[in-house]
Amino acid sequence: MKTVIISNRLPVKIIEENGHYTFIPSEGGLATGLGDVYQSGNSVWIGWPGIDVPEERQQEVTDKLAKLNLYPVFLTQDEINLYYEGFSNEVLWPVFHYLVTYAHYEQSYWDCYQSVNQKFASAALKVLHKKDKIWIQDYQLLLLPGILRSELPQSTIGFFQHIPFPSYEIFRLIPWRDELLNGVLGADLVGFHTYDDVRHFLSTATRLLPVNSSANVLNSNERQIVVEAFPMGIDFDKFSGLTARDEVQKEMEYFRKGKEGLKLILSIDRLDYSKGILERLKALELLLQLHPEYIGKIELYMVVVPSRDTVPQYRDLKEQIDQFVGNLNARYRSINWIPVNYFYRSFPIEVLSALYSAADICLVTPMRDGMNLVSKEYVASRQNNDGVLILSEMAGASKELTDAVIVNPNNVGDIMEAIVLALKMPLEEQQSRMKAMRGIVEKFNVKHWVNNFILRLNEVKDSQQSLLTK
Ligand code: GDG
Repeated sequence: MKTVIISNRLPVKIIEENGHYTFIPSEGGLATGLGDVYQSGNSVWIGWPGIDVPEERQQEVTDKLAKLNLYPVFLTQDEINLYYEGFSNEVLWPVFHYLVTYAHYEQSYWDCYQSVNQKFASAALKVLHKKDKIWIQDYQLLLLPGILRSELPQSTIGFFQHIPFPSYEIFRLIPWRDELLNGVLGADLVGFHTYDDVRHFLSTATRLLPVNSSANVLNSNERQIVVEAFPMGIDFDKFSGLTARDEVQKEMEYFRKGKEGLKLILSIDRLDYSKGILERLKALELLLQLHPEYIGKIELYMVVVPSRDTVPQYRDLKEQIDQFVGNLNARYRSINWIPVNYFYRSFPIEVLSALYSAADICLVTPMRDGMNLVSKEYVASRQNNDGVLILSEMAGASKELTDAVIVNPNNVGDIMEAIVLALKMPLEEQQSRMKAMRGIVEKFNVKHWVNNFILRLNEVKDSQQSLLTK
């Protein structure tokens, strides 16, 4: 019996040189956590390799990926446009993050979402045996549990959603709401980051479909579906250990050079309207207006990682950020000081680690976030237990990191006050808060998350089978 992981993207970095493809296993959190699972025995990870591969070269790519226990689903450019950028990122992403006016309910997006989920199912059925354990990841594949259930009724299927699940009033706006829910209900175990997501899912399912719930179990057509919270963790040892590495120390000295006495504030996100980047900048502006004593004393390092920049709302957001930073810097900068060091790019993990280590404050203020791993990575990187995390109450992480300074991300004044509090926080208080958070991030790490989900999936299946034999 093997375990089959299925996600939209395969965990690989692709290098294309002179027409040759090289695939390097990704070091992302999910890939690290699931490494032991898909790389063991004849287990496999199924997903899109991340590039448009011409038909005549698909066999070559399949063979190369097989060496890494990966199995590709090839998508055309049209499918990427309609299923991924269209339905996933212009319907599900905004609605699930409560930004309903950003959603485009295009029939062509929905048609393609269905056919691509079907395509993933066909790929999976080529490698699946009826006794295998299947773990499907995230909102791009909501229909897949249902399709696989109808093909392999006895299979063991887990589904985990990495982004929030909205309340019933929001979810029911989607024209294809019943089909999406029915898709997810093909799973035996459905997981979310927080108990609030679980509650929303249970109430949405019972209001829209002929299913009833008792506690966290949904009963539908003689099948039971267990819905539970599994807060995802990070690779604590990796982030904690990185800070001692020579190259990280060098990078850190480089950041700190000439900035003695300055307090550094860090912000790291993908470019996304759910991350509250503009509100964060407004809070900094307010701080410089109301507390001019901090002019020349603090600097914001703001990393915005390019993402989905073909979608109009993301392009608009990028322009707004560019303008805001430009104005703020022009208004407040001096010859040798600038309030915002803005980077629109990604960095190697060593630079990220140096930034986490160098920052006195980490400002994480999403409008909505399933979990938010940046907040946990900052905590793991604080070897000396100093530093202050300012965290949005709308991030799943705020349910665990209760020793952070918690803010409402819509309240710019609240964020500003949190920054002032953090700037003034005595070292002892920083250390007691950080120590408590490090304990949590270390214990509930990504391996714990993976083991917990798989253990629970086994339990759920076993109890279903014992019910059938009674
Ligand atoms: C989704 C959900 C949920 C960022 N900049 C660089 C870089 N990163 C890495 C971070 C972190 C990851 O990207 C971002 O993870 P988040 O959790 O913060 O956000 P999403 O990408 O939106 O993830 C989220 C997550 O899924 C997991 O379930 O927490 O709520 O939206 O790991 O370190 N990595 C490198 N260079 C960068 O410049 N190497």
